[in-house]
Amino acid sequence: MKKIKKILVANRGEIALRAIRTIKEMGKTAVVVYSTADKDAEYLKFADLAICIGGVKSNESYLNIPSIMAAVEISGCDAVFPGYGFLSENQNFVEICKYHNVTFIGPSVELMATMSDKSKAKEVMKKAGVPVILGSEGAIKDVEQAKELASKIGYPVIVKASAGGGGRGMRIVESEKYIENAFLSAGSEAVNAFGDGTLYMEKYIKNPRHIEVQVIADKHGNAIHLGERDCSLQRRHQKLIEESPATILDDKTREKLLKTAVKATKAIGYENAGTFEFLVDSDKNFYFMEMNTRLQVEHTVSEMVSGVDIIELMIRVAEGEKLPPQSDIELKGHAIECRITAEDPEKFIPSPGKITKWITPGGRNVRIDSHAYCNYVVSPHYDSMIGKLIIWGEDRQRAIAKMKESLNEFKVEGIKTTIAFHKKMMKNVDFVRNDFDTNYLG
Ligand code: MV4
Repeated sequence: MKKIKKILVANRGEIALRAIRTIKEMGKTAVVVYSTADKDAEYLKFADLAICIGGVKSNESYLNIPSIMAAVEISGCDAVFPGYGFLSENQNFVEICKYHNVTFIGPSVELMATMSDKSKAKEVMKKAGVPVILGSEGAIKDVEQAKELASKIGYPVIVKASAGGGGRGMRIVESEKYIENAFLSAGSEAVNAFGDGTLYMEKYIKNPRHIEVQVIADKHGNAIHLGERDCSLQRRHQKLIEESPATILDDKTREKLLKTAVKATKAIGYENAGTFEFLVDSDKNFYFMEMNTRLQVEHTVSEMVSGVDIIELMIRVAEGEKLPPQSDIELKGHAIECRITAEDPEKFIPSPGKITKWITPGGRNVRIDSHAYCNYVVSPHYDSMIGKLIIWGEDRQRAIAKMKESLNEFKVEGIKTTIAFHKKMMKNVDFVRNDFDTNYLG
């Protein structure tokens, strides 16, 4: 067991602040990196040390591995916390950390590589006893094979990029008439986006819910879950609202889902935090879709219902500590997260600029994870998310009621935000009845 003393936070914004808080609470030293665009951000002062790593463009700073490794070297960090996005799923970065004897707080490069290939991940999960969607075994070679497979599976089918995620290189095909065009255009889109045009095929599931399971595993073969999250409210593959638990599941289905995820985590020898993404069809059957090998934005709702600090657990398992048993984890109540972005609340067009008013809600069971404040300038160079409002309630109805009040207290001026959108959703009858799917917002 090797205790970690000094951690480099290789990220920015709310998640960098989120990580700094836990690192310091644990009595460890937090070093944060920043680009010239972020130089005035107040959260940098909460770290023990802040190091400039380059220019405003992500390629020059938050994605610049030599620059980040130099920051690790000069500050004497023994570990790196990657957060989400940027280098969090960069296999090259994980290998370089290993080579320099720096602990990457995340899974092994081998499992990261396996899961980055969505078609391979599916095969691995199938072998581990996880239900997968009927489809091609591995990649599809050509249009001929695509046609043959599709008629065997039955239309509609969906063609997906093996290197994909986030909906790019993906085509829903309603009938044979469209298969050739879909196969070719998805392939070229995947080449452009990922430099890899490999495609696979599945039966298309109409109007699914997106439900994911938070897992974490230690170096001793132990794995636990921290419940599931319903992330079905999305717009163009951007999640807007997440909650835990997923109340559309009955207790028996939920138990099966959670057990399946933990079993698979152990079977593949996974280490650290991860998320199993499932599609749930209208008959409540669940199917593995992808595994995310990093901490996710919405980890907070799992923290609220479990009382666990997931980043603390990630650091502790990286140090070689044993996880507590599943029976120690008590999932209680209901948590909802609204992502607040600097965007027009109707058209979702980015709205960067200076925040001239920032009044945040508070009170019991109200959590805000944000690096923003009055006079903070939202940069146009990065993701438009400026914070998350997370509410805990005894049940879903009470969490929604409290979310409504908190959104009313939340006053932001100078930029447009999605607060107005969330206010509307909290009153939306379909949302309140929990009667929607991943296609709800189009
Ligand atoms: C699907 C699907 C329906 N059937 N696969 C979207 C992103 C990528 N990770 C996988 N996605 C989907 N895969 C089958 N077989 C529907 C989607 C999908 C979706 C999934 C989760 C959340 C939002 C979504 C929005 C549109 C499509």
